[in-house]
Amino acid sequence: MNDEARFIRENVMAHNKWFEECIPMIASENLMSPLAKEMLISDFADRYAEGLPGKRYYQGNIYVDKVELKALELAKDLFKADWADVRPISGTVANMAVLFAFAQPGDTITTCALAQGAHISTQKFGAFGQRSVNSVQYPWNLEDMNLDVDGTIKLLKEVKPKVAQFGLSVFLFPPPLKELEDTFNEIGCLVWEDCAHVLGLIAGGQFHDPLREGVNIISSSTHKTFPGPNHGMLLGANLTDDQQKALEKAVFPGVTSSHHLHAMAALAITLAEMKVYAKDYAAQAVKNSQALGQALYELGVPVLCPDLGFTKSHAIAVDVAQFGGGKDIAQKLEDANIICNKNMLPWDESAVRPSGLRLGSQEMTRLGMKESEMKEVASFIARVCKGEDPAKVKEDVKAFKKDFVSVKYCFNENEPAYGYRKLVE
Ligand code: DSN
Repeated sequence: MNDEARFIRENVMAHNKWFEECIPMIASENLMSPLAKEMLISDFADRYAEGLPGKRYYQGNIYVDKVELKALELAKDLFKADWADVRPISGTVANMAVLFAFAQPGDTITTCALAQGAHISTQKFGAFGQRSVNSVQYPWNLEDMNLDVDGTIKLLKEVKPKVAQFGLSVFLFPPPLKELEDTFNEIGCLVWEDCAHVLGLIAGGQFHDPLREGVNIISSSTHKTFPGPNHGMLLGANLTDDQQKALEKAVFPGVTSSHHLHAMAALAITLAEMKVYAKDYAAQAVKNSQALGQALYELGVPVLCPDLGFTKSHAIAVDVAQFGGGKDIAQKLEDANIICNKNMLPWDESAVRPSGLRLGSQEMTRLGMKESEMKEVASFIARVCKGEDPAKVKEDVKAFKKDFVSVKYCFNENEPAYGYRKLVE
């Protein structure tokens, strides 16, 4: 090993050690299970597969095909979908595949605005804009942090989009799809939801059930509330054969070549685990975010939507303007070993100096934390917000975290969460 390689390894190991001592609260991250992580160092990582199982361009895919077919079967079963594709290598790549399949440059898609919590790929400067698709944004209700139903119906009737897109990265409450269903039918649009943030909740029967509420296509990453690898997935309901084929062609050769076979295998393992554990995990993640919201609120840290129980997902939105704003507080929390991100609130104009924080409960839930731990976490956050020295809070965070260093809601649940196990029989 030379000095450069040693430097890289040492920094990766230092990161692992640091995260072992941190409270992880980024709403878009999670911990893979030991079995899923094992797939990442298998020989699948070194191979290529192009096309669909049984119809590959490359030789050498006998076992890759078996694993991919199992992943497809598990995905369709878990999400009660008619169709699935596990080849998109990320959520944004899955979004690009939907655009390639169903939106020509110049077409208009309706979507949410960035300040409402939309994902960047849906915006002018993201994948939508770069595909030259016009995005028209739904009206929003600040009180319930959700779409304004009447305004959205009016907008859909005016714009008549080929595709109506939903889904958020600050996803506190489910979109009112049932109320919009008649309008979707009237204008004959495809309904697409980016479920990346809430996929693990949907797997466990929480939040909502998009494919039973009029959604035709779910695009998603597989590493947020769904605790799999950094990868992507598409799911479909009531799509025609031609629409399924258009999506498959858009995935390959449209937006992927090979599809990171090791990650696909890790996704397959996570799907198998979620079949067993999703219900308990998802229910606890929602209980935890609500308990965290309540505890912060009681400690004088404003959390959005107190009258609605703060959230129905894993995430809460916190207004820290009075304590210095999202940028300063997120940095101070990192200094205290609490990892989260600054976030725009709907009334903010600057994404760089927003007034909010987005906090997620899903990774803490995977580590085995419950409502009582949420009270402790809230008190660490409140201490930092109210000006206590982050270095002092950090010592308490490190002591607290010592009891939460293995992943739950998975097979082999007592193995260490930070680091990789060896692939052995
Ligand atoms: N960047 C992710 C998030 O934090 O929501 C989405 O891709």
